[in-house]
Amino acid sequence: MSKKLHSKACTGTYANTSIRRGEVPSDKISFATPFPNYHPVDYTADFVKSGPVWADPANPSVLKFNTIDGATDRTSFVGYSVENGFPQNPIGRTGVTGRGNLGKWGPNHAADPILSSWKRDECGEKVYDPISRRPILRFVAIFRKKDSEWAIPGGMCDPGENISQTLKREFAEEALNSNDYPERKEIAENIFKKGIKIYQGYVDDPRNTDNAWMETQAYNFHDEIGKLDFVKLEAGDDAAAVKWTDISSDLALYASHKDFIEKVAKLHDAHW
Ligand code: RP5
Repeated sequence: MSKKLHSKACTGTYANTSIRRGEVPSDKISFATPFPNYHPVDYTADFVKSGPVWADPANPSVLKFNTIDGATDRTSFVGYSVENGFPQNPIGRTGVTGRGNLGKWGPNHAADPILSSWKRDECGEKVYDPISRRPILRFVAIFRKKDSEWAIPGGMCDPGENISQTLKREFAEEALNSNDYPERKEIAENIFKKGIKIYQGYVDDPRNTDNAWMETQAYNFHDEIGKLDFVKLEAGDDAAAVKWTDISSDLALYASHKDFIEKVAKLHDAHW
């Protein structure tokens, strides 16, 4: 795993807090590299400790790791070990132990739906970038309220939910505001019929800790003929805004989302 894919998870302050992560030099990220001066901060948010339904118990010894544990999937796309009873981040040190803002010990599984279509002019013709001479692709992005960052409208898998259900539910909640307009779930059902898996694995998420981290499956649903350009987007749930966003290497997105979008651009031979 390159530094690039494990960088937001081990630098600066911990997500949405003023808690400084213990220092992790780039050559000491791997747990296999000895680092006797490692001093991680132990942090689990109060809202996680208070025991909401989506969170694990404080003591991980009652959990079954690396398997499907009841309704919770504790398997990993990258594999992980359990050290002294605590699951260990498969990529390496983050400067924080505990669960931080995450509910599950070990992998916290998510799904990322990437809806794409071509940028078109008033005549319906594809728009090309003047320098790369490639057509410009767009995707539906949401603005994450808590993080103040643009992102793919992804979200956590609910216990027992399959990936296809999570992809549709999250897009409907965040990009169509289906919480207020439940009938819009039907739109997501129709959009997300045939997708291409773009990525599965670890996410460089600012909430990751040494003992809890994000993993995702990102799927691309591409609308070649622009039939979805007129779907009414409306931000809901954790999203403050939603919009079709031109894809280019200038994008700044939450967690590893820019990497996923780059894969989509390359897949369609679009401008990047
Ligand atoms: C990221 O966090 C994933 O890629 C996914 O987009 C997101 C899920 O977390 P929530 O949106 O539910 O907070 O790591």
